[in-house]
Amino acid sequence: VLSGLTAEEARLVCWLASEEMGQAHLFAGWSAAAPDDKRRLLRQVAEMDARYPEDAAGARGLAAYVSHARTLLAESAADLNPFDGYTVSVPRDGERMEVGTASFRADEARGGAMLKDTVFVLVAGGLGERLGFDGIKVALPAETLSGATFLEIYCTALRAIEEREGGRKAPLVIMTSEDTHALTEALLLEHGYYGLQPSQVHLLRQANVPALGSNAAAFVASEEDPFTLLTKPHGHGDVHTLLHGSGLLPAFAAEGRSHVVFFQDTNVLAFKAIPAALGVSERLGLAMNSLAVPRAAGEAAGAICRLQPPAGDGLVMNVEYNQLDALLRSTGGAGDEADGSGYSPYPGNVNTLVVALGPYADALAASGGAMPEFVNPKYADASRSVFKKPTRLECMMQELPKLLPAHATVGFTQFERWFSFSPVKNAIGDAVAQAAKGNYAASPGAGEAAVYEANAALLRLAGATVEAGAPSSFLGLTLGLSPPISLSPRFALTTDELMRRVSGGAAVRISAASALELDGDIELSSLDLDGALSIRASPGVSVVVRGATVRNAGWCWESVEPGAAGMPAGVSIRGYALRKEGGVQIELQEPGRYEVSGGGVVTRL
Ligand code: UGB
Repeated sequence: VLSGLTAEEARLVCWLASEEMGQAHLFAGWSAAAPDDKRRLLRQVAEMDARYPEDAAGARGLAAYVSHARTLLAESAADLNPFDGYTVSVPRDGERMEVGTASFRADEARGGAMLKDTVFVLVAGGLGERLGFDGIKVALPAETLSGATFLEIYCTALRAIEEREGGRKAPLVIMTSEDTHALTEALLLEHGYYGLQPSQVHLLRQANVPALGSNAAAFVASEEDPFTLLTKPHGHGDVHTLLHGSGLLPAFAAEGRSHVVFFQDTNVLAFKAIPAALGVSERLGLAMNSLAVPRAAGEAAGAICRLQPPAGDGLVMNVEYNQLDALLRSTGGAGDEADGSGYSPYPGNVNTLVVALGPYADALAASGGAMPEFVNPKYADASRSVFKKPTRLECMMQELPKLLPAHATVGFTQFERWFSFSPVKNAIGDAVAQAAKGNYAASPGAGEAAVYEANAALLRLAGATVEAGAPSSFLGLTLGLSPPISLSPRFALTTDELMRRVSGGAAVRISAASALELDGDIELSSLDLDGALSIRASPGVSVVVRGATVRNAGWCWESVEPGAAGMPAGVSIRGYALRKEGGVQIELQEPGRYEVSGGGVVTRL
């Protein structure tokens, strides 16, 4: 087995085969194997060993991973209830917001002023497996009217903060994984970091962990290559471990940053809610604040609960959707059911977290940064000893309250769904099935429709008339795509800013057959739109739309085959595309003040 290997490599083999590690099965057939093949597997093991973090007891590397896995797998096989004896209640520290109310506007104004001192952290290590898209999810267009990708919109939001804050740059941390790192880096490079400075962007790569094939924590070789281990991402909780180890937190504190916002790869609407949530964090003095939405009973979103053990301190934390029903029943309740409001009484977690930097950095320093793990094998037998497919240990970023001190205040800010929730997670088959149950479909098309509907609703809130178009149906999914309206974060970062941009209120009318794209410092004073209008204003350009009556044949949605030649897969998987012929398209780059009037005539002021 050891022939052709160096002394160091031989030591690694013996260690893996030891009782402590229990991985001798990996070496069956090695006596006839080429040394280079053996080395491939050993290199992979050595790298994972070096990157698995130290736990609270000081154990590290794959020995710690195997030991954690055996304990957690034994608990899972025994079907232990981790919340035995707990009582569950709705958290008391929190706010349920209605967009546009006086209290919403006050919190948004407070939080808007905090954006310049906020660090943004995107967790983007997940594979789009459920989505049926083989690229990275942040490379998908959030909507196809502007074609802006998720990553582009997040970067544009940071540029918008910088533009209004006289050049103070907000940091962007992106957690990637082995599956997404190279593609994320390439996307940023290809697009010049979407206008950000490369020094503003910090990529932290999470390491995969070995997949586990049995309750004894046996590693699994890949079916294609017996000298490569099957590995999987360790969960979004790695973001805390990596941030702690990166040395970035003290640097951010020294720059005067006060809060860290964690957000998911495809929930682009979260950016509309972040300013008000920051304001709530500040007003209520929250160490951690989870953005939430009203949660339908049984839906695949976690629930923010107050968990009180029989003795000791309670904590406010997300309970994942697959555990909630059993937890509520085991504590004497009726399960995951709706109350009189028609929703679950527990706010639905959208996994966007606002964390106060000081207490956060202190808690990570005290714990060493390792996050609590869990395992969720799908068993193939009643004795819970055979897995349907290999599993792995995972950790979740929303379990941060487990690391915070008992005196830290943890709460939530709940927003209306239309305003803040549009994640893209499902391929078309699952999306159609979810829609049939009356749930949000979470496909790329459903996420896109949610963006247009939110933008239309916000323009209406500003007093504009926006007609609702007839729904369209593509690949069996019915979507409200008309009229498509794309408002970039440089047009409005907050609801308040949007109200000011639409200064004309009722003098702005948009027909159902229209398409409207606005990017930059643009004011809508009076506009009657029945057709397509796109205005893009570079930094230093300001535009007022006054006395404009724009009428043209507009742009229309048409069916396309998924995978159609000549069309990006991120568009064609939706089953439709926007045919952009004609219309008024204005792009202004030369700094100055301009007016758009009449049928789209541009005059320099
Ligand atoms: N992610 C990583 O960066 N690394 C990993 O190892 C894994 C994921 P999913 P899920 O908003 O509806 C979450 O898979 O598991 C990133 C909450 O747990 O999209 O379905 C990944 O790239 C749940 O409570 O999320 O469920 C993505 O950006 C509920 O709020 C993010 O982590 C649900 O989201 C989330 O990964 C929801």
